[in-house]
Amino acid sequence: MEEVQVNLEEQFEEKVAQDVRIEPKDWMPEAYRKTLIRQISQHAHSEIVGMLPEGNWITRAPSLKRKAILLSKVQDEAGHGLYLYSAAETLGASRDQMIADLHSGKAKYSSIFNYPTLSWADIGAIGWLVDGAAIMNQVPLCRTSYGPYARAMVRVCKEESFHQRQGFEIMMTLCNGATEQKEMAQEAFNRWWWPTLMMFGPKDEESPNTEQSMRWRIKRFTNDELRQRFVDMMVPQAEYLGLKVPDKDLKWNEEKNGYDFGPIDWNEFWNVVKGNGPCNKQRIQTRVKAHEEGAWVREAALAHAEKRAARGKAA
Ligand code: BYC
Repeated sequence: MEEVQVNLEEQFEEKVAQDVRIEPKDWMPEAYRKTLIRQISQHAHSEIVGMLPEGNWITRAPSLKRKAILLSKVQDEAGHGLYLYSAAETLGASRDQMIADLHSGKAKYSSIFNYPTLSWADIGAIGWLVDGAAIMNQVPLCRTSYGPYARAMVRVCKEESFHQRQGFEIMMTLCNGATEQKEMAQEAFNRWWWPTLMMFGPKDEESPNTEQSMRWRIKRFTNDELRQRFVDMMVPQAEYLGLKVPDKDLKWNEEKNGYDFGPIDWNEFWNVVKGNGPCNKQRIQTRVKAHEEGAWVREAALAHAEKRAARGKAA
């Protein structure tokens, strides 16, 4: 029995080492399954909660065109959440349990969505910065070792790159507009820059999951590696927009061929992750309310499916 287990484990390790995807029915270590359920369900929750700060601006978007674009972006996020919940289900997680864990505060979701959207420029800043960070983090996940997660990421990344362009375009319009519009863009940038850097997770020395997840090729880069790439990508974009990065320590480092940047406020990060950010309570309350109000839709869909199945049997 023990020998069989060793063989299975060896085969699994070999597949991972050779970049052969692990599929739902393949044998996998329990800890690998657990890590994936944790990461994929948190990712799904982030997409769904991420709809809220932006959804808040659908009725206030400055034109019909902007409204239509924002509406479809928010719908895309719902789609991402659904692919990801489905990917987690292939590992044996139950959708009801995942949702219950989100609503009870047991499950985490990205810290970034606990900040408020105070002006229209925030919608530009989120698209540009938050979706930019999402792409930086998620493009490598298209090569993650678990098949259904990797495949879901391909479409998600295509849509995210459209989202980022729409954010950049809003920022561009504001930065080329009146003085007040440019000030709005800078003010939103000042508020979103640091929380966006936190999205990549704690620094590597304080990230308990990175080492193992890198070994299993769930993660392909560490939190700090991706954060550095993000800073290096965004600084020239900010310069192009004529915006000032709100970091007095930001400086090009010739030797490392990247930017040095100032210290991140990790107390703020952990405080938000633990549920004490500016909007945590409001976000969960809104989700719970939407879920309760949607009960009749779930019941009706279930009754419809049962009716169809019964009709199919009778035929
Ligand atoms: N916020 O050991 P670590 C989006 C937690 S969706 C909250 O480094 P890991 C978008 C972490 O879970 C954005 N919690 O963990 C959507 C862990 O706690 P547990 C979401 C965070 O998993 C709509 C603990 O801290 N993206 O962009 O190796 C519209 C220690 O961390 C955060 C994903 O979910 C955080 N920022 O690495 C627009 C991508 N960071 O579980 C945009 C997939 C860390 O041990 N996920 N924690 O209790 C990942 O790539 C990885 O899970 C992370 C963290 C890099 C996020």
